[in-house]
Amino acid sequence: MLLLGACESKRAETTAAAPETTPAAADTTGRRYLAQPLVKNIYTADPSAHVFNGRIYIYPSHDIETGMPENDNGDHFAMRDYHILSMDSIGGKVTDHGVALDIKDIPWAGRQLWAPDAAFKNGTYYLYFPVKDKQDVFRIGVATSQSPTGPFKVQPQPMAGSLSIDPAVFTDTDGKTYMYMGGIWGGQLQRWRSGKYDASNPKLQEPGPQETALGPKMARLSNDMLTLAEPVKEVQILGQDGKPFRSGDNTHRFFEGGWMHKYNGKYYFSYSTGDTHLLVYATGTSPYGPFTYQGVIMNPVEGWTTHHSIVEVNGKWYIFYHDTQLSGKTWLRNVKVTELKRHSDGRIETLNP
Ligand code: FUB
Repeated sequence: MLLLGACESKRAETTAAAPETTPAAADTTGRRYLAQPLVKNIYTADPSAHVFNGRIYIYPSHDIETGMPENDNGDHFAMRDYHILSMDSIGGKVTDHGVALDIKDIPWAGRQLWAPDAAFKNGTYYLYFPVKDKQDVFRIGVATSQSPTGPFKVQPQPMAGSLSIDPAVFTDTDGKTYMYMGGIWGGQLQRWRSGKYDASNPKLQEPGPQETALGPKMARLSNDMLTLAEPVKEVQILGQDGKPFRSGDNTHRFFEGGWMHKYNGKYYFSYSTGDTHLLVYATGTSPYGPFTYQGVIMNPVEGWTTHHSIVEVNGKWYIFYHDTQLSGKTWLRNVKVTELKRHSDGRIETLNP
């Protein structure tokens, strides 16, 4: 077995034994989990999974222990680099490809490399990542590589017009690519209500409980994949009654960790409800929305945060997610995968992790 905290040399690859991905695997404490951690040599979270050239690549956050105190701003998530994981099949051996991007190689970065995503277009791999700049404002950056596992070379400035955290990049069947982004509280989305970043005026922060909740933001990407092709727009998420959720409705409203996938011609926007720890989804007929709430994808995992991606592999759909099974600490997470099942009308079955 590989030891947690073992020395990680740059670009050193580590291959872990195939993890359990079948339901109800029990650990040594007798706890039952839907799946087991994909790797144990490092802590990983926020897994964005993609299939590139027939292989599965996972772009996670790389959690580390920094001793930062836990608070609502998420200061305890003080990550400093990314490692990319890959496997040739679900349930197969998982390779950790070592450091793909280090915060010291991002000239404008201050602290906290949070949940990334990736895309492939025009023969190039793109890594999108949120990090606080030197003024402590979350920005989204992009880095490129000729390999899906990096190393990635960062663009000199953050993406103009991007904001907040948790970029999720979706390429539609017509080849157009969109980025969804945002997260409230520590993700700072509430500080952009006026259109400009404002941390000084509390009235510009999270709406009151009876006011409409803040939605995630999105924009189409330019063909170069390095810039936004349009100003960001707010994504509307509506209840079954056709009305937007109120900010106080924290079992339904958007918090962070958006993801988009398309199934049978419908757009599925899924996200975390944050302080109620659910992964939920809403559907629509356009990548721009509006999206109508449909239900819970996953009940709360161990640990405060919940974050996922959904991807099709060889005709079956899978959800990648994280919990804190290995550490018991909210800021030291481990990624997992399990199958996503649907009813015949496309509704997603709720998972108990
Ligand atoms: O990993 C840091 C943050 O925690 C992510 O950006 C959020 O989605 C949450 O998982």
